[in-house]
Amino acid sequence: MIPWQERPAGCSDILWRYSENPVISRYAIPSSNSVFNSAVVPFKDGFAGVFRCDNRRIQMNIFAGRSADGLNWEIEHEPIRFECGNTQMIHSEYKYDPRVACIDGRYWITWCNGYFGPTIGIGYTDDFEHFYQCENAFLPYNRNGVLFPEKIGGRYALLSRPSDSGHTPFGDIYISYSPDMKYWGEHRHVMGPTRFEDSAWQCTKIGAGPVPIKTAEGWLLFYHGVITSCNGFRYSFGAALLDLEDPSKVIYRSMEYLLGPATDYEMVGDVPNVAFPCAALVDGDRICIYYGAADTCTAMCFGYISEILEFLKRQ
Ligand code: BMA
Repeated sequence: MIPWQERPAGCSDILWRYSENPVISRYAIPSSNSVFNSAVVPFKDGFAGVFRCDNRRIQMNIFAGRSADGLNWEIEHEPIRFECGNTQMIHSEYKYDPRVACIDGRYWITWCNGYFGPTIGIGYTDDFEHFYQCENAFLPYNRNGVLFPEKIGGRYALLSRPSDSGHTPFGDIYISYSPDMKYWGEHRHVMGPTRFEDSAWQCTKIGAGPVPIKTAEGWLLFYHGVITSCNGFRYSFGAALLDLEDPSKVIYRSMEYLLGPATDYEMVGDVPNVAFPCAALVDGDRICIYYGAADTCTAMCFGYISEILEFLKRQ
């Protein structure tokens, strides 16, 4: 059973928020300044996750956690200690914004890895106790690496967002393929920011969010979109449907956002006006999305996949 609440009476939004948000508070572990932009997956009888916790020096790292119900989380007090994966041990100055994809029974973690600038780190675990770090997927600079949950045409597939070394004022989503999780190529453009006059919430940059969800009609991808306002970046999120066999082909894409910063915990925090989704749990037609709120805490929202697909078709 994934976390779930019915749509509140009188609400007509496609996605509605968990009434007890934030589901994970900024001080969830003794060392944390903030716990946000984090990923969860079904694991054994419950759930496991990889959490972005910034400590009180504001050092960014990723921590493992477990939960029976997806709501009450026990997060380790020490960051994940990786052993060698498919290469020698890789230098890592910081780690943030993890995603977790279960592929053929193994849990693959991608994150933004500090390697002379941000790039895509990759690791895996089978038990959420032992973790192995693999080659970075790319040269710096890149962020928002998100794996597909199965091989496509016999190869692993990874979305990413080439960037710069700072707070990147641009950004398109690309897809790359690998036979072995080590060498990545056949890079193809998936989608870029929109024109300001068409859909301004996503006109500065976009980036993949949770691991794409397979539906009969295509891969359902939630992604964040950014507008540059006089107060800086504002992060909302929408969705797109990608072709099952060739996910570089976009079938539908949201012009309206699905969720934009509107509550206190999304609008007030270390970085105001941020809703940044990194994981989704699915149970039939029901979906529960975990998103970072204001770079401070972790929130959840709910929806029906069928309604999201209908929404995309209307766009
Ligand atoms: C991005 C990343 C995210 C963060 C977002 C909003 O560049 O650093 O971790 O949530 O900015 O500050």
